[in-house]
Amino acid sequence: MSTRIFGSGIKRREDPRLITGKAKYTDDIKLPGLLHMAVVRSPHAHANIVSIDTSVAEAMEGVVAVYVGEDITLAPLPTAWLIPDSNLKTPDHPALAKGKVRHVGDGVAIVLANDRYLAQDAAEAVKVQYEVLPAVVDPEKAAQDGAPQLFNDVENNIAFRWIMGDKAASDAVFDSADIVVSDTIIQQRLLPTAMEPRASIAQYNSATNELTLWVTSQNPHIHRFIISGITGLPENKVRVIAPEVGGGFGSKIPVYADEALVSWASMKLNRPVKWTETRSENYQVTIHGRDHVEYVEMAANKDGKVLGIRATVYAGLGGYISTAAPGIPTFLHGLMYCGPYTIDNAYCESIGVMTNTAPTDAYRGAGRPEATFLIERLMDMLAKKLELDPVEFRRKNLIPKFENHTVATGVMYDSGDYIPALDKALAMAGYDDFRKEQAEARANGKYLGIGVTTYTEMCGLGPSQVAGAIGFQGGLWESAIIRVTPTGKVQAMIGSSPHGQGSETTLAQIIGDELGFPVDDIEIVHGDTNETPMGWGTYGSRTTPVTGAALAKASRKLKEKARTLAAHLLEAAVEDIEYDDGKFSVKGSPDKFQTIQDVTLMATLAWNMPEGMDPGFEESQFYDPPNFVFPFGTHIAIVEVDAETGAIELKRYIAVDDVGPQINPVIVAGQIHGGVVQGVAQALCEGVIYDDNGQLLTGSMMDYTMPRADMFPNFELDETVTPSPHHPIGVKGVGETGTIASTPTVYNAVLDALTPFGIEKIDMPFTSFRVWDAIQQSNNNGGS
Ligand code: MCN
Repeated sequence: MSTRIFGSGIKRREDPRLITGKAKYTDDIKLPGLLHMAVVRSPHAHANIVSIDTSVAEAMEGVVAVYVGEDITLAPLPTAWLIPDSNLKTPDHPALAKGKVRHVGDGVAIVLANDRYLAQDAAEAVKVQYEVLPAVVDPEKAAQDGAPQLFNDVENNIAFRWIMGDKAASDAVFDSADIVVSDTIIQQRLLPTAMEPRASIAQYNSATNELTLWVTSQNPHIHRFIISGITGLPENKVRVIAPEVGGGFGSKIPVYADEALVSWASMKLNRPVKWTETRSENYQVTIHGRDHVEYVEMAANKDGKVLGIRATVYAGLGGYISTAAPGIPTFLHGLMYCGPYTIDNAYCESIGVMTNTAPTDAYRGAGRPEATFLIERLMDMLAKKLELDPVEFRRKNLIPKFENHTVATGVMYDSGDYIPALDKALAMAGYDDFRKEQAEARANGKYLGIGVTTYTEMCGLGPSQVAGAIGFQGGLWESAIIRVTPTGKVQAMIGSSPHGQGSETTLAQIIGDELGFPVDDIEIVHGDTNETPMGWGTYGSRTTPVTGAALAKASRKLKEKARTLAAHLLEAAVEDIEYDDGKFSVKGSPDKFQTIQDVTLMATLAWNMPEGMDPGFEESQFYDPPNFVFPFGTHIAIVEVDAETGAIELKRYIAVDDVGPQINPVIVAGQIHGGVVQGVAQALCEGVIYDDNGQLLTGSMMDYTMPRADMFPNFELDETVTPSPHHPIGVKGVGETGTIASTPTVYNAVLDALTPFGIEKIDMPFTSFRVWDAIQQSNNNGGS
């Protein structure tokens, strides 16, 4: 028997070019006659534009053109997730502001010049006179009467109000419950901070009316049809290429004004145009994540059975509604309110509110981390009130092992077996001994805490029918073409667009495993709309669940063709053909064989084919998944809080995740590491701060605290394996699990450590000052 390449932790083939600096990113592309674009950005969060004087900038040598909002003939940027039954407003989002700016960084003019620095200097020479208006940055305050209004036709700045569940039924559950706990949770804004900032280059060819756009995109095919819609060019005249993309974490899903503007300027001036954002621009105008003010409640009976969960969420959308923004605090959030628990009643009112801030959109986990956080917070609060151990309380309420189970939000989970993952994680953490250790430590003035999260999440976004029903203006299938060359080398063209996940390695492992070609002979081609079949993109941890399934199915079709051809060449019946380790042989005669390369060569030459078989060795496959996939697991954090300084040390982090079979355990571990770091960072250090005037105070890496390696212990990971019943190879997604589970895990651990002080709440992030201050304010700052 051959050793399977599926499940093997081979090294990421992407890494040599990435870590030696040889990879080519958008900004590395240089074209003859290139113009550079700089954007004149508003220093005010909310202001009327009184006048713009471009004369000085235009007169500068090397400046080719300066344009303001009124010059631009692009259609507004669209919102692509139109939440039904929510009274959704989608106010115009012009590529450059006209008459009014709505957040710091809003573009008011563009300068095109022969050199990047000159373009920037000229942008600074554009004189804009503003009439400054009062601003509002807090989503709850923005929704109140009398708050500054961003748009005349968006009353009280409320862009939508989405209701999930039945209010009367929820009231009945909460009114009759023995115990109700409630909290106000601030899900602070976060900056996605991909290592590569956004960039785009457009090259228009007036001879053919074709536009090529190189852009930092997670979904080039979506970029193509939106850019086509905005510019008016037919879709088949637009080619979008996402070269190497240095991370996105959701921030490279949307189509941004800058990308539309380089396209327009290139068409207008008939020269290639490039724009690359600075880190400050990245923080001002690239989407932010989270930004919820949540009023949350959970009800239980006195025996510890959870009866209901509900929340009112004010979700900050920013100054404009970004491409997928309305879907995040609604469907991707509320539908997960049951988590892994048997909760029979769930209700959510989510109010999308426009504020004078950068737009928000999908950031790693998108809606699901916020849901998991509030569930896990409330679970800990209820356990405390019921005087139950938080783990036993969770265990009591976990959904027993299942396949295809529908929860109260109406979502059908594909599969789950939660207890083994919980038990494994508890054993790894030594949970039973921890409380003793904690008590001893406390007696010595050391404050240890433990947080345990049991979670499930919804990823592998699809099927398309659901996308339609929930107002997503696109499909959620994927497609792939597997092509084998005469010399037996494989190219697999995919519509999705990996940008750091290692999928060039893992997707090759799927094909290698199914088809028997050596994995090094398999190339994954992605990121160019002219070279790849249609796909909806890489987000929602869907590439493996959806594209992976398309590749597995295409491989299986090719294997059957190869088997039939091999039988013909070996002069045997198809039923008698065995296939192992890349060789077809006749049962009982292992020495008589045809390799997969022999067979595919013959398919290409077509000299000797079975009757009726078409030549060539290529297959395409569209795949629309029947359901989402639902990975799950248990995460445990152990922390120590220094009561003198408020500093927190994350001492241990244990994660047992079930993502179905792991294609590549090393890559899965890497995804969990990165995800956990991002989630822990929300609990401990990250947070966007706007002042009341809408000025971004965390506008650089000097002010916005990114997590650093020295904050983390070695992660202790393990797995359980519960395949998805509807997926051809059973896999579930892993790209977001770490982020989803880790924030409440660390939050709950810190509050557990602070129990002796009677502290029940601190807003995230847990800066040393906040923790120290809470200890000072507590009734018991002696901590005994
Ligand atoms: N994988 C595996 N076995 C499984 C499941 C996944 O080996 N059972 C592997 C995959 O084949 C792939 C990786 O794990 O190499 C992640 O796969 P998947 O869960 O399908 O997620 P996607 O490829 O769709 O990536 C999107 C996901 C999301 S939504 C965000 S946000 C995120 C993330 O991936 N952004 C990232 N991880 C990131 N990693 C990097 N380096 N950069 C980002 O921007």
